[in-house]
Amino acid sequence: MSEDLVVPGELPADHRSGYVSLIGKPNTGKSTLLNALLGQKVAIVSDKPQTTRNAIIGILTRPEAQVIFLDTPGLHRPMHKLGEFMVETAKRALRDADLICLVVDVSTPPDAEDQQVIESLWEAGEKDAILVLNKADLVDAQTLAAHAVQYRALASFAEEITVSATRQQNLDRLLQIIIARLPLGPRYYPEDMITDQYERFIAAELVREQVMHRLRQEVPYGVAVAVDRFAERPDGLVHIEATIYVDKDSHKGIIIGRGGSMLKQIGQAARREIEKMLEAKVFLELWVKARPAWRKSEDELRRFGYSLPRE
Ligand SMILES: Nc1nc2c(ncn2[C@@H]2O[C@H](COP(=O)(O)OP(=O)(O)OP(=O)(O)O)[C@@H](O)[C@H]2O)c(=O)[nH]1
Ligand SMILES: [Mg+2]
Repeated sequence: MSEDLVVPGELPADHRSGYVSLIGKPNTGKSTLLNALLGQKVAIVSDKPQTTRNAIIGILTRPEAQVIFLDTPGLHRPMHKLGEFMVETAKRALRDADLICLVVDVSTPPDAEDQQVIESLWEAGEKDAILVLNKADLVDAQTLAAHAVQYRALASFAEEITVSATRQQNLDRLLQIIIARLPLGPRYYPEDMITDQYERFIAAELVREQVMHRLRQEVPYGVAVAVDRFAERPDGLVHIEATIYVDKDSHKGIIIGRGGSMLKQIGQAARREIEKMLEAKVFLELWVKARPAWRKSEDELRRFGYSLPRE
């Protein structure tokens, strides 16, 4: 831990810190919420379930507290080894958390998937959980109240709060509630550190995000992106080469599109996002390759960084 990076005298005696895991079924807005809380994009977002694949750390440092958020893949019934990795990643984040934020989509009533998430909560043992009723902007007050009753009945929550991650409503209040429930503790990370992810990884994710946005059905789920080259030139331009891997040969053409038009769109949009993150001009070159059935192979998953540290 990096406690020694902080001058002890700077922190108030009641300084709090800890790990807060954002947990929920796919697509409830966990990553949107993380980005909104941090005021910076560290996790990719899409309207399709199962967007997040790794645990993403987001660090929020305030004078009185340091909150280390863990955005996690949505809990679901895995269909292949990649899904198993995702679910295990979320379960470990549950286990390692000081506090849990169960993020639900309050615009719809709870379903079997939410129930499954609650079961995972129980498996993680006795932990404080805050019920975060997200997407409040999508429903009228009456429907919201009716759904809230049903979510509340799923488990016994330490606190409950209604928010809108996209409209940034009630997030300060959520943060207050979180901080009040964290244990006393030091800063674990330097105050200017927002995430522990490498820029190289985020760049790969930003390419995958555009694939998620632009392609339908099973194609985006079989996509993994690897950055092969990430080099800053003396004039400040960042040259990035990345490969988009698909898990069926027939998906290659779909990603490339007619006359290369789809790949061009993906590249342009991803480049803009990467430029925002790096605050630098970027030259992005994309390649497309097939790695049939990679989601089912332990070795292939490891190659793409989808492997858990040994315990
Ligand atoms: N209207 C509305 N939409 C939201 C809100 N929060 C998230 N969304 C949308 O919900 C969709 C899913 O958001 P994500 O943040 O990717 O959800 P997630 O829980 O991280 O999803 P997984 O990573 O797949 O588990 C996106 O289209 C978001 O724009 C909200 O407060 N209001
Ligand atoms: Mg997510």
